[in-house]
Amino acid sequence: MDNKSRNLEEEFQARIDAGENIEAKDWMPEKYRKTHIRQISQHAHSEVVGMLPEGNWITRAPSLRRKVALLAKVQDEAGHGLYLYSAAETLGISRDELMEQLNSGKAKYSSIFNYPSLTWADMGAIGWLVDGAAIINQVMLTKTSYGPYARAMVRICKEESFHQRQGYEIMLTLCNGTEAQKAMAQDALNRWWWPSLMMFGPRDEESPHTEQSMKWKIKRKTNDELRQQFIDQTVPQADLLGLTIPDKDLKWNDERGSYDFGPIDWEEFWNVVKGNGLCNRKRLKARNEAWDNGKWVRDAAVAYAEKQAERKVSKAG
Ligand code: FAQ
Repeated sequence: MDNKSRNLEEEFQARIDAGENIEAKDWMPEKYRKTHIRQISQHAHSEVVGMLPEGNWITRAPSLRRKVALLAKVQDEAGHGLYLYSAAETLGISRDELMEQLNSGKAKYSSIFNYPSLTWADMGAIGWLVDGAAIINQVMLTKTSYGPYARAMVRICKEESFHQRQGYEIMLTLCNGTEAQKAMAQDALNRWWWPSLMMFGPRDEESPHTEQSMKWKIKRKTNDELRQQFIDQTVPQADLLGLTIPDKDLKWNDERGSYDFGPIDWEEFWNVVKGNGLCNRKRLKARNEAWDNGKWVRDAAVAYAEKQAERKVSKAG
């Protein structure tokens, strides 16, 4: 590295250490830019693919009220995808490139969305657990060092907290219902608990990106810290529902002031991340079909923009 680049890097790190936000036009190390494109686009893809397990239940929601809330939630997720794709574009990658990476299977998205949504109670469990986990991760990201990402996260977090509450309220209703309804809620918790813990990513010692991302304040907390925070917050919520967390090793540890928990099946996690989960193929197929079926909308939008530009030119002339 020559002296000029070394100075730039030192100045950059000093700005981060001083708590300044980095903006799109500021100088940044290439690796900082690439890390953000990776993380923000994975996040955007997760929001968009994350619409699918819930989309599966919109037509079968048990009442109009439930249907309206679920529709609004799924629409919010599309919106989150859009803010995040826009934030990624500020780093010099196009929307088309991002979509190509998702549709071809090159890009990652959150492992959690490769699990099937089998019953209505899964809508409760997804809101309560998956959005609950997402909020813990995303509140941290409102303080991330890249300005456009941090600002997108502020709005996203507000909406996520509504999502979490609508999920918890579904669980509460089921748990106060018939025995069969409560059993359905327990079954959903059993299936979504461990995948929700996996959402936070690999253990710190197996996470290649954490150290550098902490230094650049992209991450403010490690994967394990956030996972523990989620467990400590969620166990009392399960108690309130009268449900049992499916972990026989779960136990309050007075000394640590936290819950101890059982081993996570990391083989299952990596298997899903590598594309071999229950729904990976189905999810990619759905995204590719949506892309192909949406071509006429993209073409019409481009044609309209061209027409408007032509009109402007002829008026100016
Ligand atoms: N799934 O070194 P680390 C939501 C990959 S939004 C798949 O720890 P990093 C809202 C990781 O990419 C949910 N892959 O990586 C909603 C890396 O691979 P790479 C999404 C995972 O980036 C709710 C490798 O493992 N949220 O749910 C996963 O420092 C309901 C090594 O990992 C975000 O994306 C995983 N779970 O930390 C929507 C938040 N975990 O890229 C609909 C932003 C790790 O080298 C319905 N992202 N990997 O090939 C982050 O905070 C971070 O990227 C982490 C991972 C924490 C996810």
